[in-house]
Amino acid sequence: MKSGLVVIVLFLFLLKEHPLAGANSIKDVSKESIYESAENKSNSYCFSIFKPILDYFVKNADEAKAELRKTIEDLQSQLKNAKDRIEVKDILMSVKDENISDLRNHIKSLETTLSERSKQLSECRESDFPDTCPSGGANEVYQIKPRGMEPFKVPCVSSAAGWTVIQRRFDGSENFDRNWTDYRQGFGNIRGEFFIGLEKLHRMTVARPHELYIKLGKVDGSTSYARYDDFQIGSEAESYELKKTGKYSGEAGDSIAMHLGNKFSTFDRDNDRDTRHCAGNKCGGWWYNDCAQSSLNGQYYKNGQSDEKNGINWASWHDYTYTISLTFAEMMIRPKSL
Ligand SMILES: [Ca+2]
Repeated sequence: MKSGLVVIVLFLFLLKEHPLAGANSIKDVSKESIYESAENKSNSYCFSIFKPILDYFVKNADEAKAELRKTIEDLQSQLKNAKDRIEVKDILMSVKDENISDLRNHIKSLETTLSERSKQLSECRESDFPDTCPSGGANEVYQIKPRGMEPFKVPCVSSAAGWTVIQRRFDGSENFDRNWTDYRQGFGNIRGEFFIGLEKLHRMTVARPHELYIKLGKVDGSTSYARYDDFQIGSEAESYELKKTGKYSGEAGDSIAMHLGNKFSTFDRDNDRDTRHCAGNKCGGWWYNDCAQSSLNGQYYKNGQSDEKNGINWASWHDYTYTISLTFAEMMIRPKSL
């Protein structure tokens, strides 16, 4: 027992004197410093006894440091790998977004192309229709497709070189005292009395220069005509203004010159230049000025007399006598190139 106590006391004494005893951590102690300290005590007999124990502690400290270094290296390696993977993922996401955007643009482009091709196909199918009344054929109703318009049916005077009838009066069966919407869209029976509609007139005469031919008839059976070589109607935004008539020729006299540059008026749309409402009182729609020398949409009088002076007039042909009402009127147009 005594010898055991002595060994323990010596051991504690050596620990107190050893460099490890004052170190805060393994990091503070180097192997060299331990042996340097030991050499200083080389003369100590006790040191030689406990050297193996010191070697054991030093060896364990080295191994712990090596293990820590390895752990740090492993963690650094894992961190680098994780960063690399995040970077690759970001690149892939970026590429994916670009691809989706490209695909969407491609789909849009394909849809536009498809729409254009469908339209072209539709127009090819409709190309069987002439773009104006044919020349040299029978006088009857044809389906035509003027440039930039949907096909529609019109009466054609084809025996006289492709005139399209746009207005016709001959028996009073149709009411021409109509509102703005009716005049814009057209009304009546294309095989009887009718008006083609201002919107069609505008689009046809703007797409190509047109001539205008007007046939007139009185109750006594006499006929006449007036012809204009450049007829054009403005848009609805311009109130379907009579924009052009061109040069007059014919036998009935020029009763439309004073209407040139005037807007169209109906009983519900007073666009004339007079304090009165020229299109009122059953006069029908027309390009009234203050008010009219011609009025081919006026009230129809089968006896050719209009005491109210609101009948069908072409004043230059009946001596500006407005009590005379024509019993026949037909307006026709055709492209100037024909
Ligand atoms: Ca007025």
